[in-house]
Amino acid sequence: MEHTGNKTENTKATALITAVHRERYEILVEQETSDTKLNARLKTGVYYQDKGGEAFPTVGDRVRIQTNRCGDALILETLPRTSVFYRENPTPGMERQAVAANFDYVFLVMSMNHDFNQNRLDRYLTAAWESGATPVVILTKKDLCEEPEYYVNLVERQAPGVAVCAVSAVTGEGMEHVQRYLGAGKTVVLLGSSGVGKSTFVNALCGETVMDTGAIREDDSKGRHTTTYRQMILLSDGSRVIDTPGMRVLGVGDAKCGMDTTFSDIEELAQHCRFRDCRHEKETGCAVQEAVRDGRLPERRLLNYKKLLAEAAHAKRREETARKKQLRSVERKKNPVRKKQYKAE
Ligand SMILES: Nc1nc2c(ncn2[C@@H]2O[C@H](COP(=O)(O)OP(=O)(O)OP(=O)(O)O)[C@@H](O)[C@H]2O)c(=O)[nH]1
Ligand SMILES: [Zn+2]
Repeated sequence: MEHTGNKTENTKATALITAVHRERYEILVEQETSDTKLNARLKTGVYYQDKGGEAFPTVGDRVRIQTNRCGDALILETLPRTSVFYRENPTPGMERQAVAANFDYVFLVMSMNHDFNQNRLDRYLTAAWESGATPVVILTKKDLCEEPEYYVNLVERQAPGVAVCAVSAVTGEGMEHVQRYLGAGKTVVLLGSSGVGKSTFVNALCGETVMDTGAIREDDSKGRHTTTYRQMILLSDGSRVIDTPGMRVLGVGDAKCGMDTTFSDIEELAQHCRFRDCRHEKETGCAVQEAVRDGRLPERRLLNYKKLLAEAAHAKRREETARKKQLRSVERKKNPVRKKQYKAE
């Protein structure tokens, strides 16, 4: 679509991104009478981008669009997000990418069997708190588990105050407890490793099969990397479920805030260490090590804390370098003539 700047030809509106493909977006234009589904494109010369690559729209984003009389939609700008998940950019040196936005709850899906892993739960909790949304732990395969209370207690001790639902997507047991997080206008995103039952769970929420069991992938033009197809599932009660296969391998990113909340017990103990910059190794007067010695803090938890902290510091350094690089490149690509024309409307 040519950008004419003629008001009678082009209409502006806001829309919701419901799926991201390699070169197009599926959007929902919310209107008073009914919502309209459209395909939209993004042209980097027109798209308003002051934050570098991470501001490119993703599933769940609200965007400002412009449509012409033929119904072609062009994305002009991504509106501020209330919550967001990022993933590392597959291209080295490039900024992280947003993979889901504007969700209310993060469902941390884990199965109640030998796959259950406390370190993984810490990682998910950190990412969830960092995203700006509220985590809810969904423990699956209740019908196969002899002692679901064991897992529920474990989670409640590890994540005080976080809601836990034990469910069977096969028998429907416990699914009613999940309903309070759904409803018109609510959006949830699922986090969980392969095989824990995410697709089965989503199908049970929908009451029909909307998800295959395998991740959906599209090859890119080079056929070397795979890009991930991200989508939002609209439930009949008006709630939305975001499934993004890319998030199954989530890093914690620069997760200072998420770490503070997930490991508030360690942060609290650290207040009592003799040295303010205590690394909780062999320093004298380390209150954290003391808690490990007398059994108040599991050593596993401290080791995982240090591991995630190191990962977060590394991610932060990498992100800062990439951001500077990308901002320089955006500056170079800016077309002042085009920009002026768009602003003048
Ligand atoms: N008995 C029982 N089996 C379940 C339940 N939920 C999932 N399963 C089974 O567990 C297997 C994996 O379930 P999926 O829903 O494909 O798991 P997923 O997390 O979506 O896996 P990926 O698509 O690989 O990410 C399937 O064989 C399901 O039938 C449950 O609540 N009870
Ligand atoms: Zn210490």
